[in-house]
Amino acid sequence: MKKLLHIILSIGLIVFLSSCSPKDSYEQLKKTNPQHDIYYQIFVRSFADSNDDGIGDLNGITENLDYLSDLGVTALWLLPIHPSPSYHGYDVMDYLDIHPEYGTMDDFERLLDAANDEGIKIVMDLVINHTSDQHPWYIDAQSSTSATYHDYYVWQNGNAYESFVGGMKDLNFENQDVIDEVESIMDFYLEKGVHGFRIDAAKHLIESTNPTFDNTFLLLELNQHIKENYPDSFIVSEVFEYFYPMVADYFIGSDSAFNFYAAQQIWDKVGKLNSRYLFVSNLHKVYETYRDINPDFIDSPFLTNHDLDRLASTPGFMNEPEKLALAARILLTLPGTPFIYYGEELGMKGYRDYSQDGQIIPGYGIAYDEFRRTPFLWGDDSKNTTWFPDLMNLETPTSADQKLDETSLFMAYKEIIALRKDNPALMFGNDFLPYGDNNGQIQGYIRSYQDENVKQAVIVIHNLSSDTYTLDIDFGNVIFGSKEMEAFATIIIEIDYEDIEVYA
Ligand SMILES: [Ca+2]
Ligand SMILES: [Ca+2]
Repeated sequence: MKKLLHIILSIGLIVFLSSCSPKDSYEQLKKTNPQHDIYYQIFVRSFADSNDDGIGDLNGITENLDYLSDLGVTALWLLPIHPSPSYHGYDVMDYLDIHPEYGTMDDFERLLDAANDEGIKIVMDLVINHTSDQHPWYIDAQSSTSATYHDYYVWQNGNAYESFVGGMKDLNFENQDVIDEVESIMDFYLEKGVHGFRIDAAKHLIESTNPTFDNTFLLLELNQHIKENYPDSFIVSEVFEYFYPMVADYFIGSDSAFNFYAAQQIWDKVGKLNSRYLFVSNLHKVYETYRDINPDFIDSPFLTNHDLDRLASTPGFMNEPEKLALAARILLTLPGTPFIYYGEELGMKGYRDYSQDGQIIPGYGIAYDEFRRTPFLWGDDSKNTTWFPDLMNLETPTSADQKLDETSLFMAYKEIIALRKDNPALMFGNDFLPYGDNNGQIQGYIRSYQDENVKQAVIVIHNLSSDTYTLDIDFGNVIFGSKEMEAFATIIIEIDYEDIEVYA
């Protein structure tokens, strides 16, 4: 009888332990870590066209959420969707309306609902450093120094200040009315179900002698405002800055900030293979700097974005499919909320030629950053956008092609995204320790996660070389890759949480 009881208890214990296995816990852990997501950055104009006018639109995203679910992303960052005189939308004419080429507010609400049904959140671009010179506030403001909205803008010698040239007029955040306007815009969209905001041009917000201090405390004020009613909401700041100590201060007011330094490290160490032995220790330094400012920092790593050349057009990555896949595996195994720029999962090409002051494109006009923002390659004329004639991706395999090819970059992205979601150390962990046996060829790091119910540790090791490498280890459980590492391969090994210090 005693033996039977022992067996029953043992089975019970096994069932209990397996029910707590890290791999089963994604949905549960997601609830306790609501800000941890895998983002996909969409330029709406280029993503998917629903009504055959050649311009991407909100319904195009709604109709193609299955593509994003299949890829495995859990959140979207939409570039500006408001009325604007420019093709890119970073000069807003009305924050409370939708660009007519992109659809209507009803379309946006339908997208939010449909995305919510798929478990996909939406973060909006909040462009508040400046408005368009066609915004009604500015039209009034410039009419007279005594106009109602005159103090909404920053004036220098009678002219409205522009951080960025081209009719983008800087808002005046010394004026509490402007802060109140921004807070009501944020409330408007949070009420509709938006998860949060990407703060455009965060380091330009306030013109002062100590802008970093002033900007981060402005962001803190905005963030505290939205957290009152939406405690899980998310603010990620764009501090376009490779000098990471300056970015670190923004973790006071923001939940997250883009890691331009880490992107640069990937271009340099993985692309150009420069000083590879420093790769992981450099990343570790950034995370420790951020941790000092805010122990709960959430990093936002990325490989490229709409302001940068695409990775497949970056030196060291051109015609190097193994390196593009390695960069994806690095991005998706770093702490925080990785951001994937649309089309990177296909290896789309695109770069701005700075040797020319704009290029004349027949049938379009003069183009600058458009080359980095070209139509997504569906391989399906019913979805493809055609607003810009893209000559750089005539040979790039489309998403339709790549879904059928097990060796495609799309499949590599899909595989590592799924692995991240299956492993709390990768998806939710914030710890990052250099692997103890790093050298000039292999660079690894230990990622871990612990709460009351779950703990997990993994070692991620990348071969930053075109030579094979045999990893001489006899510990842990290989959950990805192989100890016989091919050129630019990755191996991920699960270890006992208690052994982290042994391998650090
Ligand atoms: Ca359209
Ligand atoms: Ca400003």
